[in-house]
This record gives sequence, structure tokens and C-alpha cells, in this order.
Amino acid sequence: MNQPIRTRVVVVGAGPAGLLLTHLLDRAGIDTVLLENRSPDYVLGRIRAGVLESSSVDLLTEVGLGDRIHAEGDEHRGIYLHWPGEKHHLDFVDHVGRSVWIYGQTEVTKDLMAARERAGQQSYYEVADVTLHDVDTDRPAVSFTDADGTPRRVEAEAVAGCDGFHGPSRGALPDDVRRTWERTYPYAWLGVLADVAPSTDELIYSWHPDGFALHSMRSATVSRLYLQVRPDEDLAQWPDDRVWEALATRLGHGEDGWTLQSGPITEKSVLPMRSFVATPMRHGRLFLAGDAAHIVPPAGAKGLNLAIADVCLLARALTAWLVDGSPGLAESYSDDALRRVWRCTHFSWWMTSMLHTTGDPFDEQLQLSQLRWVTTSEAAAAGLAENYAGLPIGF
Ligand code: RFL
Ligand code: PHB
Repeated sequence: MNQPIRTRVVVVGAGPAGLLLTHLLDRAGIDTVLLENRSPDYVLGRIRAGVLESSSVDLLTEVGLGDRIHAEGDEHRGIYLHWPGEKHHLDFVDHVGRSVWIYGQTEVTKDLMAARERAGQQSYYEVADVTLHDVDTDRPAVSFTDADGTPRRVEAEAVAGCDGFHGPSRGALPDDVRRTWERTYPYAWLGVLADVAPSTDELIYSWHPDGFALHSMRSATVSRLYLQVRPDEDLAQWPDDRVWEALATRLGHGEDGWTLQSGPITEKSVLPMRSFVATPMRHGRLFLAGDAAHIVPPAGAKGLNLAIADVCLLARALTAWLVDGSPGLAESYSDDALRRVWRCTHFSWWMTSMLHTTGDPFDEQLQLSQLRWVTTSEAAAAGLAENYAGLPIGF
């Protein structure tokens, strides 16, 4: 084992939560070491979220990471809600004065990795055997094996567990401290990325008796589309023609002259769906953020935005504590973050329940009634808009 590496905060996981946290701490003059078990190319190649709330864009802009979002992203005023024979635009700007931005998580990650590179701080990719030690003492540490096979140890004043749902950080909370809440759903999404211009100016969320469908996008030439499928769905049963046919049916091809353009599919995968919250998000000197602490189903477009909101609160808390000597925000971090986490958990569950068919005719009538309500009642539409466009980070 080499000499221990000393730093102020060791950050486990180089997803959006971990990378953004290191950037915010760097701006506050706090040194960090970043540990990631995958390669930079693997992290950059993952196709995930596509929608940024206005508060996420505001934060990224404020910390010098907004240039490409504003140049290459696409600002959307709202979304379409569609079900057979009906299509309604819900305008968030009219309802709550806030928009959302289409800017893929891969692009956010690229910007954050470039910022990390510029900061010149230590990052270790392709590490193994990451283990957290002594998080309930004032000398926490993380041991790991680096990409060359050398065992190493980082000693710090705090550990940030930003290592996603499958990382080791959450497990470092003692069993008698950690509490979890979970819901799994009896469906999944089949997601495709296609080289075709989007057939819509803003996202279409579509209810259909065959199952939910979503038309999203990544750019003027790349579309991202999803179909509700069974959790154990076999991708081999979904050749491209079948995917496009199902999308056309569910999204309303031919209704009021609207057509869905198809094109070459470049990626296809099945995404399982769950709601999950682990508390507390802080134990001793370990702080959890993003998917390490919570997972939402994607229909509310919240996963990435929640990760950003968590680390914004966490960076403020760690800065107040490590720079100004005020531990108050670090002590309240878990409660402060969880208020927003539970709001987004509820909203994501609510959107999911409204849009995914279950095969139960009673559920179907409730869903259609709810869709009519959110598209005709000002109050209901404003509620959806407020949650989708995003609550303020300090909510
Ligand atoms: P991430 O992005 O999972 O990053 C965690 C990082 O930790 C690394 N890691 C480790 N590092 C060191 N040692 C270990 N032992 C480690 N174990 C894991 C991982 O390699 C990874 O780099 O979590 P973070 O930063 O909290 O960010 C959260 C968001 O990524 C996530 O909420 C969203 O992407 C969720 N999500 C989606 N959200 C949306 O809003 N819209 C979407 O369309 C959407 N699609 C998705 C998604 C999540 C997916 N996953 C996780 C299965 C599609 C997928 C496939
Ligand atoms: C996406 O573009 O991947 C996306 C957009 C909205 C969602 C989920 C995923 O609700």
C-alpha cells in the first residue's frame, strides 16, 4: 500500500452528481479526489436522461457550465399529453413562468468532465474494490485498487457517496440507521435512439390501451423514443419495424394529419422501473447524493435533476462547514435534500400511474379522467407544470 492520499472530500462516482459536486467544491477552494470504477469513455457513452429543469440550467450557467446548453440545447415551453383522438399542449411558461431544456445527460457529463480536467484535481477511473472506512469518525477514508492494480487509500474530512444505485456508499450506513422505501412497477421502458429528425417540436407523452409511449429527442437530427413493455421483455422480439409500428400506433400517427417519421435505430435497450428512497442521506461524515440515495421512474424526467439539486445543497453544506466552520447545513443536509426528493418521488410516481396501462379497466377510466383533468383544469395543469418544470432547489 502506498502512502495514504490526503484530500478534503473524497467523491465516489463520476456520474453527474459526483462530477458536479467536485466542480462546485473546486470553486469554493475545496480539494477533492474523485473515484470511478468505469472508464471515462464508458461513462460518456451511457445514454440516459434528456431533460433539464430550469433550476438545473440556472445552476449550471451560474457555475460557468451553461455555454453549450444555451448554444446547442433546445428550450421547451412545455409538453404534449396525447391519448387516442386527443392531443393537448401544456405550456409550463404560461402556468408557472418556467421552461425546461433538452440537453442530454451525455452532454452534461462531457461538460463536467472537461471542467474536472481544467481543475487539475486527482481523478482515478477504472478503480476496483472501493471500500468506505470509519465514516462515523472524524477521519473517514476510502480504500481502492487503482487501474494499475495498486492498492490505495484516500483520507479525507468527508466522503460523498455519488456512486449510483449499485455503488458501495449506501451500504456503509449501518443497518440499524438505514431505512429504505421501495416500489417496483409491473412494466419497463423499451428505449430507442434513432437518426431521424424529431416528428414533434416538444415531447409527446402518450397514453394508449397498448401501453405508454414517449417521443423525446436529443437534437435536430436525433430522436429518443420509448415504449411501455413488460419488465422481462425480450429485445429479440422487437425488430426495428415492430418498434416503429408500435410507436406510430401509440403516438397517434395519422391523427389530425400528424405523422411519425422513422429512421435508423442506433441503440435499443430495456429500462426497469422503480421508486426507491434510502434515508438518512447523511451519516457521520458520509453524505449520499443522487441515485446512491434515491431512484425515480423516468416519466417525470427527474433523476438527473434530483442529482443536480442534491449536490447543490451538499456543496453549500460542505463549504459552510469546511471553509467557514459552520456545521449547521451539513447537519440538516439529509432533511433539506429529502424534502425535494419526496416531492419528486411523488410526482414521478403520479406521472407513471397516470400514463402506464395496467390491463385493469377501472385503472384505465381513472387515468383517462386524470388526463382530461390536467388538460382542462388550470389548477391541475399548473400543478403538473410546477413539478415538471421543477421546484426551486432550496424547496
Ligand atoms: P449515476 O449516473 O449512476 O453515477 C454513479 C457513478 O458511480 C459509479 N460507480 C462507482 N464508482 C466507484 N466505485 C464503485 N464501486 C462504483 N459503483 C458505481 C458509476 O459507474 C457511475 O459513473 O448516478 P448520479 O450521478 O446520481 O446521476 C443520476 C442520474 O444518472 C440518473 O438519475 C438518471 O440518469 C436516471 N435515468 C434517467 N433519468 C431521467 O431523468 N430521464 C431518463 O431518461 C433517464 N434514463 C436513467 C435513464 C438511468 C438509467 N440507469 C441508471 C439504469 C436510463 C438508465 C439506463
Ligand atoms: C429522454 O429524453 O430520455 C426522456 C425525456 C423525458 C422523460 C424521460 C426520458 O420523462
